[in-house]
Amino acid sequence: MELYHNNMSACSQKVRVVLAEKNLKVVEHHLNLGAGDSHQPDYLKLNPNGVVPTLIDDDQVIIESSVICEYLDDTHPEVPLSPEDAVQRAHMRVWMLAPDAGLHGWISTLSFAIAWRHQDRSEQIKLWSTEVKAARMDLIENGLMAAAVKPQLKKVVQTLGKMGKALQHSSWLAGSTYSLADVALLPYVVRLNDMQMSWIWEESDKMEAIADWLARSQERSGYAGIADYLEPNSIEVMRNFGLQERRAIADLLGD
Ligand SMILES: N[C@@H](CCC(=O)N[C@@H](CS)C(=O)NCC(=O)O)C(=O)O
Repeated sequence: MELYHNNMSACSQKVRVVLAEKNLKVVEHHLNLGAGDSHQPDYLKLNPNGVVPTLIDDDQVIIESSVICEYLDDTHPEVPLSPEDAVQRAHMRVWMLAPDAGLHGWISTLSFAIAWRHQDRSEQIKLWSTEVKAARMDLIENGLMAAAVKPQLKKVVQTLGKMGKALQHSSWLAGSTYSLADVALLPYVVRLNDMQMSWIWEESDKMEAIADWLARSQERSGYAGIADYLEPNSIEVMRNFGLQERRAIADLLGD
């Protein structure tokens, strides 16, 4: 198998967590998203959406991270990542919809408003559509004061609230076993944690179960799919500016 991916991309992290959980090795092709690698004509033939990840298995091209995760679980069931119970599987799939239903974009908004605006993105900006550019330039120029931040931050906290509620009743999001539901949410909680935002769940009795869930997820072998690829410079930027913005984030949530 071959995987086209990017070190810090949340969608790639999901797929790498599944690969690591199942101890599967792939030939890796790392794409520099900032340099436009995912928009090169040869890559667009594999993934017309110009995004990572893309998996190649026996000449078959599989795109969309959630679809890739289920494909890997179907083709390598020795280490199952889906509950046996049909109701729990249904719950798992609802959690798996969360990133594409908005969470991915909201976390991207926060990442730009807190951290990425302090990195040189001049090459990447040239690749953005007019619409994406307008939204991201607002984030780059105005940070947390950009119009999109407050409503999207609140949406993120709503999702954390749903996680906290589910985790009050079971060890993992879709029941008593670790599943693709946990894999789907993990990169986003890790990103918030890296931006020093864990106080949001740690200081809330409705969400505090997330702390234990995160710690248990990080102890699993699959976490190597995230930890082994973290870029120190990005981690430092997220940490430093996350700390600096903590009060402003609390103020936005308090309004
Ligand atoms: N729904 C897609 C989203 C993929 C996606 O947005 N990937 C991002 C990185 S996490 C990307 O490649 N962005 C590059 C770009 O938009 O130019 C999936 O889950 O695979």
